[in-house]
Amino acid sequence: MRKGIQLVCRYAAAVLVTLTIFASGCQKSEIPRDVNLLTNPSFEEVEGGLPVGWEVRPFRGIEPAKAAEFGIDESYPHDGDRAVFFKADPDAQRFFMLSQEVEVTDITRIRLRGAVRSLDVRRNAGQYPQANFALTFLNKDRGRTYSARFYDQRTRPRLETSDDWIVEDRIFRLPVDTKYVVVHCVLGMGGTIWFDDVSLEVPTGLGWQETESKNFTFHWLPGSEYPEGSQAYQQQLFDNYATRLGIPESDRPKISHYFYPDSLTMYEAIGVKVPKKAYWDSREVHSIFPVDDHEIVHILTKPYGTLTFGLTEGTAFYLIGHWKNQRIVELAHDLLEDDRLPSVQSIVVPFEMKRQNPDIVGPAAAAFVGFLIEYAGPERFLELHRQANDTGSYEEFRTAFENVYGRSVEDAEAAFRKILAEMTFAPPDSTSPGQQLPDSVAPDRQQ
Ligand SMILES: [Ca+2]
Repeated sequence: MRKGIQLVCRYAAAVLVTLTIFASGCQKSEIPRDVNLLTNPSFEEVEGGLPVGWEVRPFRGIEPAKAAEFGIDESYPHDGDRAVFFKADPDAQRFFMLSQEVEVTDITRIRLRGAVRSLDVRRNAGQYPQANFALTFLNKDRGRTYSARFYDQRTRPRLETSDDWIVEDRIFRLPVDTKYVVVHCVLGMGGTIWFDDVSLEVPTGLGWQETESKNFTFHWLPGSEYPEGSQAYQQQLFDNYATRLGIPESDRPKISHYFYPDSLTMYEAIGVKVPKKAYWDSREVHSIFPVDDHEIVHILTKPYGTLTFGLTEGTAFYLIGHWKNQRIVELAHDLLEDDRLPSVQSIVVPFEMKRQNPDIVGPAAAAFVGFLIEYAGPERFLELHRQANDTGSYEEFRTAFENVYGRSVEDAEAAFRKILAEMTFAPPDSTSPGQQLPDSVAPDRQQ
């Protein structure tokens, strides 16, 4: 194994030089569509025991821990004459991945295909949950948007035994500034895994049409246009939210909204099986609904910081103004009268919040956010985002709250309950723009 790794290191240097020359020669050309971008994708060309164009990289573990083996197998390929494999004993602690990098420009999604086969793959103590293809996305400086893991996307780990080849075929969305895509074949646990016939393609565009409003770029597909009036309504909703959140004109983002005819088309486009998906940092909303009244709130507040889940959702529902067609403040008032209004602590602490009935904690969180914004001003609420950004505990939140509001959470909570108790209700007013929405453009009210 030691000799093998020395070979790998020498080879890695050669690959780097080759890639650099290659990259400098074709910077301006557009990436071809539906064409495999990988060199030697079926591992047919082998030199010194390694597939040409690929690099064996360390994945986890250091010497002298027991290492996995890498090799070429000609006994049962999926395509051509050769496949590659990693093999590790149940007590192996040191793992590798076979990787190749491609350069891309101005693309938003990538299709990964590849065949995989496994034998007795099991995760033992001190091992890692990888037995799959993985993708890493790098920007022009080779930095990453998210770096908590070595990969950004991956296929499902293939555990146990699969006598036949399984062909993975997934489309993944890329962060906007992606310049390099690295594909990895990786094993992080005991057993044997084979890979063959890997493909990385830029899929043909769906033919998006687009138009702009002040804060939106609207995207739609021919034959499934936005309902009349929905784009103007979306902009109006945005203006309403941004104003009530106290976000200055200069800080109001431009959001890309993609409207899909159905969730299957959306799955084919971004590889996610949901009716709606938002990417807060890149300010994108993908949806089968023509108007979004929820994710745009998160996109608006994200640059100021991220509050805990309960308050983040509470902010969206406060601005929407209703929960399942009932006014937030009335629901919270009724909960208080029934002595069922959750404490602020149980709204703020994620683990306590998620144990509760969403129909109770949702309106309660929204009403408390409304209290903070309407009684102490949106500026302080944005400041709370800054000071309580990603707080992990109630103690940290309490400290941040006191810094911002000059009073304790408990004190504010008592005032909130007092005001809520004293409220009497007139028929619904027009503070919630959602109330005026015609059915034809009704936004998604899920969550
Ligand atoms: Ca092959």
